Amino acid sequence: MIVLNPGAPARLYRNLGDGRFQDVTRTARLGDTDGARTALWHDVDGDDRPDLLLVLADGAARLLRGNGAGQFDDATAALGLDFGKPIVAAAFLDHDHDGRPDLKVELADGRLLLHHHLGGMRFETVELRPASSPSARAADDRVAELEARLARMEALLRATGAAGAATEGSGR
Ligand SMILES: [Ca+2]
Ligand SMILES: [Ca+2]
Repeated sequence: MIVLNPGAPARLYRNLGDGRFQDVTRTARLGDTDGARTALWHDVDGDDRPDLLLVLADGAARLLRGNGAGQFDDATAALGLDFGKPIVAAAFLDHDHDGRPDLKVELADGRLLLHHHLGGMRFETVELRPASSPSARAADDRVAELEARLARMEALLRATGAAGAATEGSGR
Protein backbone atom coordinates (compact mmCIF):
# COMPACT_ATOMS: atom_id res chain seq x y z
CA MET A 1 0.00 0.00 0.00
CA ILE A 2 1.36 3.39 -0.94
CA VAL A 3 0.34 6.58 0.81
CA LEU A 4 0.75 9.86 -1.05
CA ASN A 5 1.48 13.03 0.89
CA PRO A 6 1.15 16.39 -0.87
CA GLY A 7 4.49 18.20 -0.64
CA ALA A 8 6.27 15.25 0.95
CA PRO A 9 7.69 11.88 -0.10
CA ALA A 10 5.28 8.96 -0.50
CA ARG A 11 5.38 6.18 2.07
CA LEU A 12 5.15 2.50 1.29
CA TYR A 13 3.57 0.02 3.69
CA ARG A 14 3.68 -3.75 3.48
CA ASN A 15 0.56 -5.67 4.45
CA LEU A 16 1.64 -8.17 7.10
CA GLY A 17 -1.60 -10.10 6.61
CA ASP A 18 -2.79 -9.83 10.19
CA GLY A 19 -4.33 -6.38 9.85
CA ARG A 20 -1.03 -4.65 10.49
CA PHE A 21 1.14 -2.71 8.07
CA GLN A 22 4.90 -2.26 8.19
CA ASP A 23 6.52 0.93 6.92
CA VAL A 24 9.01 -0.29 4.29
CA THR A 25 9.63 3.08 2.62
CA ARG A 26 13.31 3.15 3.58
CA THR A 27 14.20 -0.34 2.36
CA ALA A 28 12.09 -0.24 -0.83
CA ARG A 29 14.49 2.11 -2.67
CA LEU A 30 11.69 4.22 -4.15
CA GLY A 31 13.96 7.19 -4.85
CA ASP A 32 12.39 10.59 -5.42
CA THR A 33 8.65 10.48 -4.67
CA ASP A 34 8.29 14.06 -3.45
CA GLY A 35 4.73 15.32 -3.77
CA ALA A 36 3.66 12.34 -5.91
CA ARG A 37 0.00 12.85 -6.76
CA THR A 38 -0.76 9.66 -8.68
CA ALA A 39 0.31 6.10 -7.91
CA LEU A 40 -0.73 3.22 -10.15
CA TRP A 41 0.15 -0.41 -9.38
CA HIS A 42 0.51 -2.50 -12.48
CA ASP A 43 2.69 -5.39 -13.63
CA VAL A 44 4.10 -3.55 -16.63
CA ASP A 45 6.71 -6.13 -17.70
CA GLY A 46 4.54 -9.18 -17.00
CA ASP A 47 6.91 -10.86 -14.53
CA ASP A 48 4.09 -11.26 -11.96
CA ARG A 49 5.70 -8.69 -9.69
CA PRO A 50 3.75 -5.47 -9.21
CA ASP A 51 5.41 -2.35 -10.56
CA LEU A 52 4.60 1.19 -9.54
CA LEU A 53 3.97 4.17 -11.78
CA LEU A 54 4.19 7.54 -10.04
CA VAL A 55 3.30 10.98 -11.33
CA LEU A 56 5.25 13.53 -9.31
CA ALA A 57 4.21 17.05 -8.31
CA ASP A 58 5.86 18.53 -11.43
CA GLY A 59 3.94 16.16 -13.72
CA ALA A 60 6.93 13.91 -14.49
CA ALA A 61 6.32 10.16 -14.45
CA ARG A 62 8.51 7.50 -12.86
CA LEU A 63 8.22 3.78 -13.27
CA LEU A 64 9.52 1.61 -10.46
CA ARG A 65 9.91 -2.06 -11.29
CA GLY A 66 9.31 -4.38 -8.39
CA ASN A 67 12.07 -6.97 -7.99
CA GLY A 68 9.91 -9.31 -5.91
CA ALA A 69 12.11 -8.87 -2.84
CA GLY A 70 10.40 -5.72 -1.65
CA GLN A 71 12.65 -3.38 -3.60
CA PHE A 72 12.21 -1.33 -6.72
CA ASP A 73 14.44 -0.35 -9.65
CA ASP A 74 13.89 2.84 -11.61
CA ALA A 75 12.79 1.85 -15.13
CA THR A 76 11.56 5.28 -16.21
CA ALA A 77 14.08 5.65 -19.04
CA ALA A 78 13.51 2.08 -20.28
CA LEU A 79 9.81 2.77 -20.59
CA GLY A 80 10.28 6.10 -22.41
CA LEU A 81 8.11 8.06 -20.04
CA ASP A 82 9.45 11.51 -20.90
CA PHE A 83 6.62 13.05 -22.92
CA GLY A 84 8.06 16.60 -22.94
CA LYS A 85 5.16 18.12 -21.01
CA PRO A 86 3.76 17.56 -17.52
CA ILE A 87 1.25 14.73 -17.14
CA VAL A 88 -2.13 15.79 -15.79
CA ALA A 89 -3.76 12.35 -15.82
CA ALA A 90 -2.61 8.75 -16.34
CA ALA A 91 -4.32 5.37 -16.40
CA PHE A 92 -3.54 1.80 -17.42
CA LEU A 93 -6.14 0.27 -19.71
CA ASP A 94 -6.12 -2.13 -22.63
CA HIS A 95 -6.95 0.35 -25.39
CA ASP A 96 -6.71 -2.09 -28.32
CA HIS A 97 -7.92 -5.22 -26.49
CA ASP A 98 -4.78 -7.25 -27.22
CA GLY A 99 -4.54 -8.43 -23.61
CA ARG A 100 -1.71 -6.04 -22.72
CA PRO A 101 -2.73 -2.98 -20.75
CA ASP A 102 -1.53 0.24 -22.33
CA LEU A 103 -0.82 3.52 -20.61
CA LYS A 104 -3.00 6.48 -21.48
CA VAL A 105 -1.73 9.91 -20.48
CA GLU A 106 -3.12 13.40 -20.80
CA LEU A 107 -0.55 16.19 -20.95
CA ALA A 108 -0.72 19.81 -19.83
CA ASP A 109 -0.76 20.98 -23.46
CA GLY A 110 -3.99 19.09 -24.12
CA ARG A 111 -2.39 16.11 -25.89
CA LEU A 112 -3.82 12.68 -25.22
CA LEU A 113 -1.21 9.96 -25.75
CA LEU A 114 -1.44 6.20 -25.82
CA HIS A 115 1.73 4.51 -24.66
CA HIS A 116 0.94 1.34 -26.56
CA HIS A 117 2.32 -1.82 -24.94
CA LEU A 118 4.08 -4.03 -27.50
CA GLY A 119 5.10 -6.67 -24.92
CA GLY A 120 7.86 -6.92 -22.34
CA MET A 121 9.18 -3.42 -21.72
CA ARG A 122 8.56 -2.26 -25.27
CA PHE A 123 6.15 0.58 -25.88
CA GLU A 124 5.33 2.93 -28.73
CA THR A 125 3.67 6.31 -28.27
CA VAL A 126 0.62 7.11 -30.35
CA GLU A 127 -1.03 10.52 -30.31
CA LEU A 128 -4.78 10.13 -29.80
CA ARG A 129 -5.47 13.86 -29.62
CA PRO A 130 -3.13 16.70 -30.67
CA ALA A 131 -2.17 19.63 -28.48
CA SER A 132 -4.88 22.24 -28.30
CA SER A 133 -3.51 25.51 -29.68
CA PRO A 134 -4.62 28.82 -28.14
CA SER A 135 -6.48 29.72 -31.38
CA ALA A 136 -8.27 26.34 -31.38
CA ARG A 137 -9.34 26.91 -27.79
CA ALA A 138 -10.55 30.44 -28.68
CA ALA A 139 -12.54 29.00 -31.60
CA ASP A 140 -14.08 26.39 -29.29
CA ASP A 141 -15.07 29.18 -26.92
CA ARG A 142 -16.71 31.13 -29.78
CA VAL A 143 -18.66 28.05 -30.91
CA ALA A 144 -19.81 27.43 -27.33
CA GLU A 145 -20.91 31.06 -27.03
CA LEU A 146 -22.85 30.90 -30.32
CA GLU A 147 -24.53 27.65 -29.27
CA ALA A 148 -25.55 29.21 -25.95
CA ARG A 149 -26.95 32.25 -27.79
CA LEU A 150 -28.85 29.97 -30.19
CA ALA A 151 -30.30 28.01 -27.26
CA ARG A 152 -31.47 31.25 -25.63
CA MET A 153 -33.10 32.37 -28.92
CA GLU A 154 -34.86 29.02 -29.32
CA ALA A 155 -36.13 29.24 -25.76
CA LEU A 156 -37.35 32.79 -26.43
CA LEU A 157 -39.08 31.69 -29.65
CA ARG A 158 -40.80 28.82 -27.87
CA ALA A 159 -41.97 31.17 -25.11
CA THR A 160 -43.19 33.75 -27.65
CA GLY A 161 -44.90 31.05 -29.71
CA ALA A 162 -46.73 29.74 -26.64
CA ALA A 163 -47.78 33.26 -25.66
CA GLY A 164 -49.02 33.88 -29.23
CA ALA A 165 -51.12 30.73 -29.16
CA ALA A 166 -52.58 31.74 -25.80
CA THR A 167 -53.51 35.18 -27.17
CA GLU A 168 -55.24 33.59 -30.20
CA GLY A 169 -57.12 31.27 -27.90
CA SER A 170 -58.36 34.06 -25.67
CA GLY A 171 -59.55 36.01 -28.74
CA ARG A 172 -62.34 33.53 -29.46
CA1 LIG B 1 6.59 -6.43 -12.92
CA1 LIG C 1 -3.20 -3.23 -25.37
